[in-house]
Amino acid sequence: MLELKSPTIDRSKLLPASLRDDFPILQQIVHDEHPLVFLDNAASTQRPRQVIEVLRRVYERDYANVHRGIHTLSERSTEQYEEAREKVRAFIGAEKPTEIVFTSGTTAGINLVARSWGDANVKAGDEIIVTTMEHHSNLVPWQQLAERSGAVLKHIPITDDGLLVLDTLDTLLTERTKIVAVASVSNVLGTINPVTEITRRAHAAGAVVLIDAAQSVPHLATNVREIGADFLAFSGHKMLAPTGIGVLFGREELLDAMPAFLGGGSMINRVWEDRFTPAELPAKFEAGTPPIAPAIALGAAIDYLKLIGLENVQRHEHELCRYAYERLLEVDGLRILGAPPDRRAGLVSFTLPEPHAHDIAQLLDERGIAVRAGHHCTWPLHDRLKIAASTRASFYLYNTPAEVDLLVEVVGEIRERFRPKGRKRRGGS
Ligand code: 7TS
Repeated sequence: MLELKSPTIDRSKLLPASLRDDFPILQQIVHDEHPLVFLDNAASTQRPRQVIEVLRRVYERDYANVHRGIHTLSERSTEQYEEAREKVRAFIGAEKPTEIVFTSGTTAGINLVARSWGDANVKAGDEIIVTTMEHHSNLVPWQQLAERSGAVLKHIPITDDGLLVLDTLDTLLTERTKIVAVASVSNVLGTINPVTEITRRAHAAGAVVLIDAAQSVPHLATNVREIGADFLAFSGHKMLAPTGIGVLFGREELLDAMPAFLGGGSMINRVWEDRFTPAELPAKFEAGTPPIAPAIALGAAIDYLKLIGLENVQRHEHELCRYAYERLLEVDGLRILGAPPDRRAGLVSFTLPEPHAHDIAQLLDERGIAVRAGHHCTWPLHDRLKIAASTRASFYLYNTPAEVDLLVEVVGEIRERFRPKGRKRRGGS
């Protein structure tokens, strides 16, 4: 009989576990006796002391509104806010800080493009291309634009293995295609999509490209110029920063030509009773008081990630994810959604014949393990896979192989508990 090698982990690829000391929230016991195992990082990550300290310092010493007050605190806040923009620029390889618009998150960034760029450029009969694996945030805004404009929405399909059927892109792209909007990493399948290739093909057809980078910027080194992205959106809270801050990168030429989206303070150059002229970039797209302290803390999160090295974060997550993938397959009847380990970022979604994903998540929580269950805001993807829901474990730089072992052990116990009576485990032993 074929001897199956049991999965092993290469510890030389992992980050030191001492890094967990930077995350106070991880040092807790839940349900009275279980150390917290936080595997819900694709939904939102935790923050290190270094980021929390910066938030504290801003609120205890430097905080005031930006870009308006001629006083010490406003100058300090403005300087730090703009420094954070510069850190973001360098982190994603953008050419100019004017190409970095602070938003409240990925969703806000994509909606900004769909409203401002979309309403100005997309007309009845034009085409918008997305994929079957998009998060609702990169689908519904395009459905709404199609509804407003009379444009047609098309989807790049996926294989049963959760990879894009890239060959169809060339037939989907026509001279009427205005934009291709695609996730760089799927929040359910973990698939790393070939966004540079997609961008090259879309540009050859005259379309612009928006990358939903919510699940890639926190984990994989990103360079918007190498990708050739026209727009790229991501969220701070998925990369060790606070909620309420996100980034929209847009090529200057495109942002310049786009009409302002939200109207109000800060986004104007001059206002009269009956009209206004817009401010320069990026202020044109930052109406109202922005998330000042969260933006500065995003800069601190980037400092932290750079100190550890994004390539080390990526290697750590990849090793953990491969180990989790192989070990979870030991559980009888467990189905992993999507790509093989070498094509995926650090998350694994799965189903069991019994029980329902929500029950699995609740039973895992009873043992201190936090995962997400449901359709993960990817309803069409779950329809395509013919499942109602899945359970997702998603990793970040502070997770450990021992946490993966516990996850597998408890998932195995759940499987045994819900196995229909009288039925033996497949393959015995
Ligand atoms: N795009 C992708 C690929 C995402 O995974 C998410 C959030 C978003 C967009 C929206 O980001 P937001 O910060 O604007 O909310 N994804 C998830 C998730 O998978 N579980 O909870 C949130």
